[in-house]
Amino acid sequence: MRGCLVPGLAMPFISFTIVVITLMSSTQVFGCGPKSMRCFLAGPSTLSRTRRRGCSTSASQLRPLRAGSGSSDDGPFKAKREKLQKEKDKLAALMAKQEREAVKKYMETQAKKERESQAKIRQAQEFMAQRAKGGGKDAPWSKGGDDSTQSIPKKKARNFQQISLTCRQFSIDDIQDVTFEGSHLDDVPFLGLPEVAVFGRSNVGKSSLLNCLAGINKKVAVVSKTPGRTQQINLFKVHDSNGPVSVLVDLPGYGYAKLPKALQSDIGAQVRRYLSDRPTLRLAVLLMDARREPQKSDLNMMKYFRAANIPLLVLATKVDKLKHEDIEENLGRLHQYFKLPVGMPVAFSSVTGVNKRAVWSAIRDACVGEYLDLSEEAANDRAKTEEGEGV
Ligand SMILES: Nc1nc2c(ncn2[C@@H]2O[C@H](COP(=O)(O)OP(=O)(O)OP(=O)(O)O)[C@@H](O)[C@H]2O)c(=O)[nH]1
Ligand SMILES: [Mg+2]
Repeated sequence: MRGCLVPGLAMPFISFTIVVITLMSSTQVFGCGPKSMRCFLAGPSTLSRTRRRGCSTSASQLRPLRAGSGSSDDGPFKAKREKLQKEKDKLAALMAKQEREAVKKYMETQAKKERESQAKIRQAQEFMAQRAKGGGKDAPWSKGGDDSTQSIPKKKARNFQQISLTCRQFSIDDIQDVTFEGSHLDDVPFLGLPEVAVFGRSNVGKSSLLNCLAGINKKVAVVSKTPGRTQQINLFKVHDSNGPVSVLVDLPGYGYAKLPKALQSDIGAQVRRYLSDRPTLRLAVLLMDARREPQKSDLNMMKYFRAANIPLLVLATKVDKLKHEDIEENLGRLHQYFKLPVGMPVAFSSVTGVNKRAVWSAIRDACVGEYLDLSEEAANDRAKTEEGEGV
């Protein structure tokens, strides 16, 4: 009985051992080690946890690629991960370098632009100062207020004198037409004629002045009750019976607080750019509302014109809205505050046209005389002269 029992138990034990050994060897063959075997024996939840830690290929690939972060289980992927990490670092360094270079280039371009614009401002100021000192003809009202004229080196100024020409005479009674020549944000073209530009705060009546000068019922400039209407630089040509004689410039108004800040500073920059590159500007007409208190922004404009030696005509507009006795009082206040010469500001109304003729004669007086010839021929002549002198 005993002899039968032992062989009887030995057989199932031997078969169980064979099955276990076979299973263990088959799992080795398929790539998961004894660990998987332990998982298999311990049940499905332990298996999935173990996979997440190292058995599963896809899980190991999804983990962040960081050198030295892999466990001892992901040995076959460590080298690959390190290689990828190196490439990633290389790429990041390259991008940082490119960004640094782009920033440097941008800064250099900005600095160059700034230098060029400063040089243009100096040139314009030299030209204006030379004209006021030398043969140039200035309107009598250009000498008002404090004298902040800058001193100009003689050598530079001489070049400007050589290139100036004479504008032909024209009569106010012979003015035939004022025509619109275009709107510009920047790079305002030179039309080869002396220019008169109209400045002033928003809504003060600049565009209305141009329409009034153009003639009754002639609307060349856009007028509006909404301040900030004119947002570009508009050019108009004045013609007499023999052709064009000068250019009138309608500028956007400054100082309107309700415009977005960005737009306000854009307009300011636009006006400054125009002024910095305008050797043909013969007269600045500055408008202020006769009903308002003197404004700091107008004072700043005036200081600029005086420093740059740009002849200035100041008009107090909308006098039709004031009682006769108030006109004198208000204009007296403006005269004192801005330290203007006798007779300024000139009372003006685009509704009644009062003093329209005085404005025209100021324009004519400022334009007739010398101005810069911008034709290609003149530019070539200038270049030849400079070459000859070794400038
Ligand atoms: N009563 C009266 N109204 C005027 C006079 N001049 C202008 N206006 C009015 O004032 C408002 C503004 O006139 P604009 O000529 O557009 O003023 P602007 O200075 O060109 O204004 P911006 O283009 O915004 O800088 C309009 O409603 C005009 O009709 C004037 O002399 N008398
Ligand atoms: Mg306007």
